[in-house]
Amino acid sequence: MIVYLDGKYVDAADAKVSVFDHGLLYGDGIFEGIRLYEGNVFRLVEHLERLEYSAKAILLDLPLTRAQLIEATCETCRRNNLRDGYIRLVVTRGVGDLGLAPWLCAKPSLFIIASTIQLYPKEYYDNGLAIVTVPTRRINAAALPPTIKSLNYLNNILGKIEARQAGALEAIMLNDQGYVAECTADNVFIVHKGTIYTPSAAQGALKGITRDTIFDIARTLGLPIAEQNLTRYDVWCADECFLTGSGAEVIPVVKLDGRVIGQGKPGPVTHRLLAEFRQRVTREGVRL
Ligand code: PXG
Repeated sequence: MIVYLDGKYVDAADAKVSVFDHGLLYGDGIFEGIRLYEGNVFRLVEHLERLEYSAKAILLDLPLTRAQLIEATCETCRRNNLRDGYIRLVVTRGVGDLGLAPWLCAKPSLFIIASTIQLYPKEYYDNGLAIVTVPTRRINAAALPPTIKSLNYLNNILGKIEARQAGALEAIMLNDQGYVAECTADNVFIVHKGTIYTPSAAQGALKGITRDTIFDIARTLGLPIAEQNLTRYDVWCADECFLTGSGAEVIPVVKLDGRVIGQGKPGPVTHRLLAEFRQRVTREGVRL
């Protein structure tokens, strides 16, 4: 496997960062998880725009321009002869000393890994997931905006561990107000009486690229869609529920906290959105 690392394409065995890198010491960095479908980097420009916003928010100067990032991302895929897969683009604060001071870090480090991804097994797309609400709350936006896709994922990881302890593959995380924020690595949507609802970023959701795609699809299909504060109760009593993410795509949820959602099987709106999403993954984006 070939990895892009700070301007060079190196063998995976040589793709190493320093133990003094603040991405490792403090989680001081940002990333994107991007999908490649049949040689199409899905919504690459939107991912890079989010990366640029994340960089701005943490006062990090990206070492490459938008055009250079596109080229480096595509070239990493090409060098690995990859047509389908998962791209992890990471920018760290770089090497510094043992103090926090990011201004003492000489230069940011940027690496791109193009590989494969472990997907949810097909049965979950056919039958839906049973998930739980976990005790760990989503981090307060006043402490660290969840809109920044940072290397600080401990909050989500605690949620993921609690999901696993409860025997679930994903979990709903509430914000400190008790409203649904998102899942540990996915955005959450419900369908109620014909309208699609999802929490706003202000409630603690990442502005997911897949989430944005769902808004576009809903508008194209003429399905009403809105951002809305949601409680656990709203999800329990929804007609349908589904999660979105670059990894999960659009995956139905049929149970939350032991309550059966709707008919207990993936609903018609979820089916339509997933079908349309699968049409778009090879059409929207940047071709290698
Ligand atoms: N919320 C969080 C906290 C995430 O980490 C999403 C929502 C969905 O955003 P996108 O832009 O992907 O629609 C994410 C993204 C994986 C995996 O391996 C997870 C993500 C992305 C890619 C792969 O589970 N999370």
